[in-house]
Amino acid sequence: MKLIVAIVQDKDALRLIETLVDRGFRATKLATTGGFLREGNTTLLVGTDDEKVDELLQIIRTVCRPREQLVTPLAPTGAPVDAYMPYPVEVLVGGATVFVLNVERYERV
Ligand code: 2BA
Repeated sequence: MKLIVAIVQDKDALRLIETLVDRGFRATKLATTGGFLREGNTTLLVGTDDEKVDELLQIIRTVCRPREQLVTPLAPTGAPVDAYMPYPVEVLVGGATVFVLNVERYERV
């Protein structure tokens, strides 16, 4: 059993969840915020059997698209405002950041 933690862009989240449910996966959606951009993203928790992990990763690859985003980073918390000169930077976000974790025990009670 594995727990897949997948951080995806909000734009891909709905279609990803729909596809996962259609394919028989169970998923939990969390509203999260990226530490760098400090913008909303979506984290999915998906518990599944070891042999279904590759199928799950393939679905994520198919649905989640990398996108370029032009952002003006916020000043770091606590930094003096006059010492911080914000300028836009272009970053490539996604398709998805995925962690695959071993599950010691899984129960539905
Ligand atoms: P953010 O932290 O908001 O990062 C958004 C994008 O900004 C990243 O896309 C990456 O292209 C860039 N970026 C992030 N940190 C950077 C840094 N220190 N210097 C330069 N560029 C940086 P992704 O790599 O696709 O990540 C998308 C989101 O996935 C991240 O949003 C974060 O919420 C999550 N994430 C990515 N790597 C992670 C990790 N190792 N641990 C936990 N969460 C992670």
